[in-house]
Amino acid sequence: MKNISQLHQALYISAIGVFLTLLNTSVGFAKESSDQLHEIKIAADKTNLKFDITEFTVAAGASVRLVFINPEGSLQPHNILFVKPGAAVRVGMLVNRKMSDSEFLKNPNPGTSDVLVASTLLQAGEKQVIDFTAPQVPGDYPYLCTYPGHWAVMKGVMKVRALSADRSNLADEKVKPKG
Ligand SMILES: [Cu+2]
Repeated sequence: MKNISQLHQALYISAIGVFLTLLNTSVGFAKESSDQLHEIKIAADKTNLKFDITEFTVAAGASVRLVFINPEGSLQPHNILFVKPGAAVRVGMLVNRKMSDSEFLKNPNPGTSDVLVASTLLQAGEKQVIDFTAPQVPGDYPYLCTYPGHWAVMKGVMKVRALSADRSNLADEKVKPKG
């Protein structure tokens, strides 16, 4: 019995390690302040086509403050568009068809009903704060940068959950061993 207990302990410790690693790399979490405003900060990578946060969770219908940053020294302009579940490729393909339209590229947002929330196109060193209400319908809402050539890789997921999001939920999703 002692061996099994030690094994459990070791598994538990490694699970915590995995959880902390996830937190430090790609998993963002909307901080809930006393006035129930979830704040999430997402920055573009300076060199690679990626967001520093590729996944975060908010409660359905919550007030969200997104701080979107294209950092100083970034090599490319970037935007961020939140779209309906399953709509990322549809929006991306629409943008692809307009890649030769220089006017469109100043703010590459197709503006269809698939697009729920969008920043403008940010140059290096620019920041935009966007307040929005999270969708009422729980689901996985993709976000992507629609500057030409970026959307297929520069993306993430906003998880909208019915219950108030908290860290224990996140831990359950990420750490629970399979089987
Ligand atoms: Cu981009």
